[in-house]
Amino acid sequence: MTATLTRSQQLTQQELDFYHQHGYLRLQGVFSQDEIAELSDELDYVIENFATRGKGWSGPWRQQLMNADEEQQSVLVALHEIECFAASWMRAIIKPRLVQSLADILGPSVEFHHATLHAKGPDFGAPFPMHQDHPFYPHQDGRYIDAILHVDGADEDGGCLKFLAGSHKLGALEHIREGSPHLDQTVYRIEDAVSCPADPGDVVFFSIHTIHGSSLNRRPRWRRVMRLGYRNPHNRQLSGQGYGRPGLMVSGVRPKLGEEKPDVYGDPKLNTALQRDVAAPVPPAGPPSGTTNGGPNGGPNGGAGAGAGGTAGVERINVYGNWGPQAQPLRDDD
Ligand SMILES: O=C(O)CCC(=O)C(=O)O
Repeated sequence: MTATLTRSQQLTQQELDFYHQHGYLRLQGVFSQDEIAELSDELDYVIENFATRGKGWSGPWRQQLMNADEEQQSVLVALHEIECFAASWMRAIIKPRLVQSLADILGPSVEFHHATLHAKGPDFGAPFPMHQDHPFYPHQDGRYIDAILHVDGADEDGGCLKFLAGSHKLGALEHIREGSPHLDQTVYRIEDAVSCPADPGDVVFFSIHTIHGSSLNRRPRWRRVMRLGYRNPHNRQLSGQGYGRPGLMVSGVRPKLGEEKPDVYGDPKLNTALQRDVAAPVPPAGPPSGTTNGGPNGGPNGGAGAGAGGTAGVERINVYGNWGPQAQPLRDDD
């Protein structure tokens, strides 16, 4: 028996063409002001209690994109899997308008893969070098969309996303592995990228192969966005963030791929890291940590304790999972 879905299309043909031609797409007003107010409140609570604060991604590119003062003061707050912390975010991840838009490009079946917070601090909100997201969670092909849900607006001075239009057609590129994976900033120049300003409630889609980055947030307010990763479930993951962890099906059904069965139960024998974390003393709350202690993609355990009003003595929550060595981040701050 074949499960079929009949749903009306959400995206216009013009929007579909734009995505396929440029590798990104801004969808305006996907979330209402009321929805954003609730997401914002719950996000602030989660940041205060569980997020990791640091200087942002590491690597030699920092000196190229920031002066010495900016480099020292840059701030980024990160967290994985917000849906494990706040119900409003679980509802956001499965919001029908969002999911149908994703299904129009990826579908009909769509699997949620991960959520990662990137909150740039005021005045010195950390920039991102030009890169693809492929090295962080490599997949076999391009049927993977990162959807950036904007809780705050972001314009040119507010550290908005910037894309090299059409670069998704290059496929997966080799990245420089010194620090966080990034491309040669003199070849793939942020000056050549198209800015994609957005308002609260907007969602910006881009392909796992689209080259992108963003500048410092120079505005005197936070720029909080959540990256929600979704894929066509036929597109197999090869390693990296969330590897081996079956995602939630947000549209359609999981295809049966050969004889393999997804490991939804987990393997307690593999779970040594979780046991170690629970047994280990949690470091006390302290001043903002450095580049190597917390970054845009956070540590594997969400890192309670450091900065942003972290809560001392609270057991760290392993939302990253422990699905074997291929699932681990390249570094704690990736
Ligand atoms: O949040 C940003 O400004 C950039 C995010 C980014 O590069 C990413 O999510 O891969």
